[in-house]
Amino acid sequence: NTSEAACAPSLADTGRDIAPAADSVANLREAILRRLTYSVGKNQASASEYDWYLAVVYATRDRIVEGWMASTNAAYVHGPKRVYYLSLEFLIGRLLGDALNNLGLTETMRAATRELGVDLERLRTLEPDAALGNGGLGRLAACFMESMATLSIAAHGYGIRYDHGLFRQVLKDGWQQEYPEDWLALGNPWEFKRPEVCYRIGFGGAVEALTSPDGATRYAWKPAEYVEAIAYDTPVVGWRGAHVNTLRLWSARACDPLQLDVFNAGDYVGAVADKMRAEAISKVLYPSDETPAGQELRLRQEYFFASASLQDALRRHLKQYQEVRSLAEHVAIQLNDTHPAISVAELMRLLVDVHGIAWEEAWKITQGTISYTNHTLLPEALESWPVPLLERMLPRQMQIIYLINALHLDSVRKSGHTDARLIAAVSMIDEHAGRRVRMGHLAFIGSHKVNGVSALHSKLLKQTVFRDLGTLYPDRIVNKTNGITFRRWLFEANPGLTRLLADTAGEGIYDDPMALRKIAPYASDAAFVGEFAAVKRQNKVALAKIILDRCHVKVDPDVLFDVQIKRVHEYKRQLLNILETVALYDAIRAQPYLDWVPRVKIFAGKAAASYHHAKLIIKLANDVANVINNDPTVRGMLKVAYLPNYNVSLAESIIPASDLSEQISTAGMEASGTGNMKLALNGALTIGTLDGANVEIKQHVGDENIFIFGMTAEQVAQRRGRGIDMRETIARSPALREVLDAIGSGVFSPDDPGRYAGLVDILTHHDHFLVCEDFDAYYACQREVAAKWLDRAAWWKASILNTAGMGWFSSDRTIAEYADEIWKTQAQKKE
Ligand code: B1N
Repeated sequence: NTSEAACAPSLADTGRDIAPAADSVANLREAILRRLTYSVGKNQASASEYDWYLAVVYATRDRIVEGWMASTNAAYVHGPKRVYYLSLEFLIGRLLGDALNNLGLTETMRAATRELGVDLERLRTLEPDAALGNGGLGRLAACFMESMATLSIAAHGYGIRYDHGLFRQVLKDGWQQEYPEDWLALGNPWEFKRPEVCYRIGFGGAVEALTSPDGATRYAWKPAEYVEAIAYDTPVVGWRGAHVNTLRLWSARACDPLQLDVFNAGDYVGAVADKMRAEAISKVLYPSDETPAGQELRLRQEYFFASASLQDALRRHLKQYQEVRSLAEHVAIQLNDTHPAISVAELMRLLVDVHGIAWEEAWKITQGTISYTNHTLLPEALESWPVPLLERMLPRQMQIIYLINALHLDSVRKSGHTDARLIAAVSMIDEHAGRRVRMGHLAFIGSHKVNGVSALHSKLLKQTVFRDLGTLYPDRIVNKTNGITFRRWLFEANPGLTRLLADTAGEGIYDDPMALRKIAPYASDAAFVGEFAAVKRQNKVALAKIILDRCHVKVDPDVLFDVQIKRVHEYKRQLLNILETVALYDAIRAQPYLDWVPRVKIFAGKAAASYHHAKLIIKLANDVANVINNDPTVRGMLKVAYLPNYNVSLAESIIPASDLSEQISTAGMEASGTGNMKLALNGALTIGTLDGANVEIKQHVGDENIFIFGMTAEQVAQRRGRGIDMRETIARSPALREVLDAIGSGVFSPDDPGRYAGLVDILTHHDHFLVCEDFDAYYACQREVAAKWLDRAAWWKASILNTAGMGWFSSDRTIAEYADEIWKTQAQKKE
């Protein structure tokens, strides 16, 4: 159906380059053909679609490279402060649409490929998602890279080039199965391998103390084993192509790839055993999200990329300034959570042991250079490593950690604090459960600034995780509310809406997201509302097609699309949504003749492979979907769809088609959320708790345009204080009782009636996430949503005011704040 295909969210023809000059089309066409011939090695007659895709990427990349070199040179000539963003995750997704859009070449490319008889939209879908991240934390790093390029900050992203990104999720009879992801199977045309950029990374061994003639002792680490880190560079082009930065990802390579004598003796596997062990480091992304990986290999990954990145940053600094003492003046290193926190000890080692800087000066440099972002308060997600493991794997770094801690505790005592509880609480060593190094404490103490990712989260950070450290260093904790890049999440994902917004508010919206406010006066303008609604409907038609293809569920594009898309975790409370779905199902069946608001509940998200309870929740959603979708009594009123394998590309299709955004975490547990921002920007109304950035979204879109329900973070703490047995709560709610009875007794799992008995038992007696306590408020709030939906004018007004009010959540704003207040570097938007 061509009309539907035309409606699908497509590459952004946002009006900026709608009529490409004929000569530029011809140039691009010739460039593609040259690349097809000389880089892909094919002629037009024999080229496959994938060959065309490669040629198009190469032709696009060629247009980035000159700007890239110019930006790189400018950083050496003008010497702006450099920012190094260290992250174990970069969830970047596809790059072709992003690059073309930022270069302003989308329409030119569309015309050029059309002349060659290939369809740009098709080619775009051949690109595998680069899924080098789990969820929000990794996606934030990707948005930040794009915003730093847009703001012409001389930034480098550093991470790991995993051979296999986040697993592919298949739903088999509703159960999640994990399959390896293979994004590099056909190569990666965006990256440049730099085999000459190679650092040796040590592990194990011992520390030697050397006394020099002047009596001073120096320490030298003699590792037992080395692995090489090889750089792969991907250019990151900012909006309007003004500036290009580098994402440098490290791949592990064995120093000694083959033991020839062993091979010749016939032991072919033994001959490559060392190589396998070394290269395992960059083999696969850990699929944990907010749960500790707890594996030795994870620590090897963390140290591997931290050390390679610091060595690279120091080499660049030395090349530019010939000495390391001025590092903090010229360099800012941002740690994305504690995963790179070993950097504090490693930078000290490099400065003191390798560059011969005195300890005190090295410490000033380290603290002046490093800052740290915390992304979670969940106790189980706060990283700590056993002391014996660190002593064995990184003996010199462990010595340095001990010394940092001793000096830190000395200064605490000197400032008059002698209370044993406080000393134990601020120590980098946790003595409770075996001796462990608290990586959050290491990152805190080694940083000049520590930030949370929403106003509420930063406040709670000061009250909980860093209560004592925060009192000792009252100026250290600051807030930087997350943001998202509008280039991907509005211009590219929703070109129809973007065009309408630009036509109405002016082209200024492309460069100044706050200009979106100018559409507010049209929120009740019948003509504008009509066009706004038409765009949403087109996007819903396209999503309905995807749902039919992938879930075999037929949904009517005119019903309310109620969407919860995110990692599956108990604190995010997909269960609350499923329980409400069942309650609604019961209510409709009891009175099918009432005027129900037809809706489809759309879910997508992966559970960590080892998180059995989360996988059971996915199964429940699918079991409930099966019963509801096949029940003729609720036909036309309620459907449920669980879209498999949620990733960045799928998000780009779902978000522009959403009416209602589910942000229903237990208050105090979601540090920020960023999906909440993407959905509201695209005109979805939020139903949510006062958690994370929801609080600030409410302030920006207006109290009347968001549905807030449930306990506040304070009330959650109080309620837990009274115990988490919910029998009384359940007894007070007939609807909840009926739902739990049905699920627990096997109404949705006739093939295995006891499947959910344990789950219902936990909700009843040990409801840590307070699903039961918030149930009635959530159910009532959903009825308010339905009432608003029936008042079409009121609904569209609220939807438009969401889009109009979300400008502040641009990651350009977030990055400008980091630049001003943490990095002390200049952000400037070139226009
Ligand atoms: O970081 C996002 C926030 O918007 C989310 O609220 C927050 O949940 C997320 C260990 C994490 N926090 N912690 C992680 C990821 C992987 C891992 O191995 C922890 N992810 C978040 C961006 O600020």
